[in-house]
Amino acid sequence: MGTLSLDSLIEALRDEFHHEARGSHIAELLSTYARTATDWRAFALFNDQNYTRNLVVREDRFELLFLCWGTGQESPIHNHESQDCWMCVIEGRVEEVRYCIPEEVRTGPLEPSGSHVFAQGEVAFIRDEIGLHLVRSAASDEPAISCHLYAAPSDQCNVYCPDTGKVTCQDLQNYSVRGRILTTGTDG
Ligand code: 2CO
Ligand code: FE2
Repeated sequence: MGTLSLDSLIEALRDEFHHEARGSHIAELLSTYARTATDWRAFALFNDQNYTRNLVVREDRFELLFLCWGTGQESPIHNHESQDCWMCVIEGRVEEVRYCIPEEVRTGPLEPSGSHVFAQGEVAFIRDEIGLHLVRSAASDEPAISCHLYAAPSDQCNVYCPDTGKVTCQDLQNYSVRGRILTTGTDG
C-alpha cells in the first residue's frame, strides 16, 4: 500500500465497514496512514491537564479520533462496552497495560495481565472479551499521538478503580472536533 491521506483513509474505512469487514485490512490501513501521513497535525491538540480525544469523523458504524498523550498522561483503566477498538501510534510511543475484567463480586486491587509499548505504525486491538486496558505515553520525556478507531461509536465507558475494582460509568468527552477545540460551557 502506498501513501494515504486522512480523507482517503476515511473513505477506505467507510468501504470496509460497509462490507462488515473486520481485522487485518483495517490494521493495515491505519498503519499505512500512520507511517506516511502528516495531515493529522491540525487535529492533534494537546492539553496540559489530561490526555485529549480529538474527533475527526463519527458515523453510524465507526468513529475515528486522534488521542494526544502528554508526558505522564494516562487514561483510567476502562472497558469498551461492545466496541471493537483499534489503536495505531502516529508519533512517539504509547504503552498499553491490560487487565482482566474482574468478577462482579470481586473487590481488591486489579492486577495487570500484561503491558506492551507500541511504536509508530504499530496497531493494538482490544474489545471486552480480551480485557480492560489503561493507555499512556510510554516515554517520560516525549509526548505521543495515537489514532483510535472505534466500531461502533460510544459516549461512555466503564472505569475501574485500580485499588478496589469498583466500577463507575464515565462520559467520554471530546476535546476538539475536526481541529476546533470545544468549549465546556462551565467556565466564566
Ligand atoms: N478508550 C480510551 C478513550 O477513547 C482511550 S484508550 O484506547 O482505546 O478515551
Ligand atoms: Fe481504550
